[in-house]
Amino acid sequence: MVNDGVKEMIKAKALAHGFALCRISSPVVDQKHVQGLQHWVQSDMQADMAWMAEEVRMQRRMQPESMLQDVRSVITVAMTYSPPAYQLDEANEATEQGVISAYAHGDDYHDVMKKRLKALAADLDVLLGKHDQRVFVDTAPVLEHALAESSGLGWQGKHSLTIHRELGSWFLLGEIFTTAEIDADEAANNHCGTCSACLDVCPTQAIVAPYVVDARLCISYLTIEFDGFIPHPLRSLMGNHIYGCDDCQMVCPWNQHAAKVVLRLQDLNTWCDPLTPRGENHLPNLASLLRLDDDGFRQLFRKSPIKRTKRAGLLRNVCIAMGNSGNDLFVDDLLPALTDKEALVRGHAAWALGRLSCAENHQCISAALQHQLVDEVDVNAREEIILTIEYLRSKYDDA
Ligand code: B12
Ligand code: SF4
Ligand code: SF4
Repeated sequence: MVNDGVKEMIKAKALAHGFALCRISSPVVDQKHVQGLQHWVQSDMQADMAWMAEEVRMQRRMQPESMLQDVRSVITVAMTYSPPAYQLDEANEATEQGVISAYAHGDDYHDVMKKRLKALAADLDVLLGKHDQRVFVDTAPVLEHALAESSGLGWQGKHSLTIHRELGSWFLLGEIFTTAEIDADEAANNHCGTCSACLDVCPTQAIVAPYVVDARLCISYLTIEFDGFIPHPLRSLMGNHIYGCDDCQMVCPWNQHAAKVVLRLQDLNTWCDPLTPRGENHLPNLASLLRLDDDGFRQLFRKSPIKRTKRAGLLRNVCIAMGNSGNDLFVDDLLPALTDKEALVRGHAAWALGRLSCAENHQCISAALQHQLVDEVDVNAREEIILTIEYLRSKYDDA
């Protein structure tokens, strides 16, 4: 068993490598999490994220010891990122702009975190002697919240994210599994109390019960992970979110004070640089994004997590945000998008045009839709165009 002095040295090394928090647990998740995961998957809340429901991966999540032979301890770390530099009301009212979730304002954290974890693991080889170890960030079948909670790093809030008393939830998680036996830290207590602010604010009511997020409804899933045509009833609830969503975190009382603490920490340490927000992702202009071609998209988001949606996914989200803006000046931007090379963009542009139609522009929109319908070969885009034409017909009597 590793003694307390060495344990403190591990934590000091973690801080030196750019992690704000570091705690240790045994490789076990408790029954509450096992049952929570099973219920979630049985209810199909993983949506199209099939890897979340695969039996082998389910077993691995429930039994962390299956991830590394003879694993004895899990070192969980947190890497902070800058909280949104705007209030929720301000973001909602910025209808000409899109909102990108704060973790995605800088470089892709997966790359940054992995490098730092590997550097920390190399230090552990020296500190603890040679042991088997594996590093994990996000994509592995690991129940990161459950391990974070049992290590005392933070508790799982009702929005399902891990919260620390001082840093709130503005951080990302990573782990080192090791065969070294390190004394576990004390588990965290839950401090949500009677609060329900996150459940109340969620635009799509995706937090279907405390601690349970139905991904099928979550804007983060819809805008980042889902690559298809977004269900109609959800589009109008998505506001101007174009990549991820922070609403449930922005209202959390534990994040009000945390924003200042995180920013102060980052001022003190230059190691936060790679995740530092880039100006262009701060409430970007929707019209400029809709004009991006493949090269422009690649260049702008080369190092950013936003590349995950590909151009088609991001522009689909931009069309929805425009449709929700109530700003009919966007009609001029959306009309050319009806002939975009991506069916996903063409279809959502048609929907957005319907939403922005008014007495002055409906004839022009109807004519453009009719014209596009002649050439449209994609079955989903066709359906969107037909639906919008019918909508305009019923609303304005358009021929
Ligand atoms: C799949 C996934 C998603 C999905 C599904 C979200 C979800 N809640 O499951 C989608 C795409 C929607 C998503 C969105 C986001 N994600 Co995500 N996501 C993950 C991922 C890969 C797996 C999560 C998982 O296992 N889900 C399965 C379900 C069953 O787990 P669960 O929701 O935690 O449910 C548990 C509770 O219900 C618990 N439980 C049951 N009963 C009870 C009772 C009590 C009292 C308690 C406390 C718990 C409890 O049991 C369940 C199992 O543990 C993790 C990384 C990882 N490997 O863990 C990142 C992760 C959770 N995501 C992260 C982030 C940042 C986000 C977003 C904030 C991104 C954004 N800004 O848009 C949003 C937040 C949305 C939200 N409110 O959850 C971070 C969270 C960091 C933090 N501070 O907590 C993680 C840890 C990635 C990382 N490595 O940092 N995500
Ligand atoms: S991320 Fe947004 S949509 Fe998802 S649960 Fe939180 S508030 Fe709801
Ligand atoms: S908003 Fe309230 S209920 Fe939701 S996670 Fe924060 S403290 Fe818990």
